[in-house]
Amino acid sequence: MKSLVFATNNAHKIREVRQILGSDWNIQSLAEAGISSDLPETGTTLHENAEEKARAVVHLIQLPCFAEDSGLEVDVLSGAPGVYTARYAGENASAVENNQKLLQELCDHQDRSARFRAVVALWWNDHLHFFEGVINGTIAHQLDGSDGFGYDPLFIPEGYDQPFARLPPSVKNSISHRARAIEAMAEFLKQRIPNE
Ligand code: ITT
Repeated sequence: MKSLVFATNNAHKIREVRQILGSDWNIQSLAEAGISSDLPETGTTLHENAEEKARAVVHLIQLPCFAEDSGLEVDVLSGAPGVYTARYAGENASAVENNQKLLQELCDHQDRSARFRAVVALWWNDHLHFFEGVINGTIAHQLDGSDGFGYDPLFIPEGYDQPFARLPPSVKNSISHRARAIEAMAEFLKQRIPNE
């Protein structure tokens, strides 16, 4: 089976990527690859952070691997929280604190349009390759649902009337920013790996 290491410490991302890619791929977590260190994230763009995380892991294992950096961009907040999405309410903020901060920032705004963006950096044949995925949507007025992670209780994808946290994971994982970026990566790899 084809194997790739996913350079993330976010167990939700691993679960989603395994569902997106299906049984053709063996996606190894950092722990399964024998890595326990924190990943650096000092960039000012999603691309920079994805690259930094991928390079940190390649340096340790010298195997094909990929990292992903993602963020929520809210139009009336000029694209914030963007690259700081995970730390919106502070360095060690919980998802609930981040969601509350977002609701607070938007409380006077009617325009709730936003998008999730994911950038994947794949280390393959001694080069980095980038893939991007975007999903448009709106920010709800209150938290709803318990599936998923992060801002899923607030993000209502375009074409739906419920947030990701209320939709079946199979729906999220067929339309999300992450699904789109990961599918682009899978298509790239399909062209380069001969059928077994
Ligand atoms: P790694 O860096 O270890 O991969 P992380 O959680 O720190 O994990 P990011 O730096 O990419 O990941 O932060 C992205 C944040 O954006 C994430 O923590 C969530 O708060 C939010 N986010 C990204 N994708 C999301 C999704 O599908 N649903 C809800 N929130 C999401």
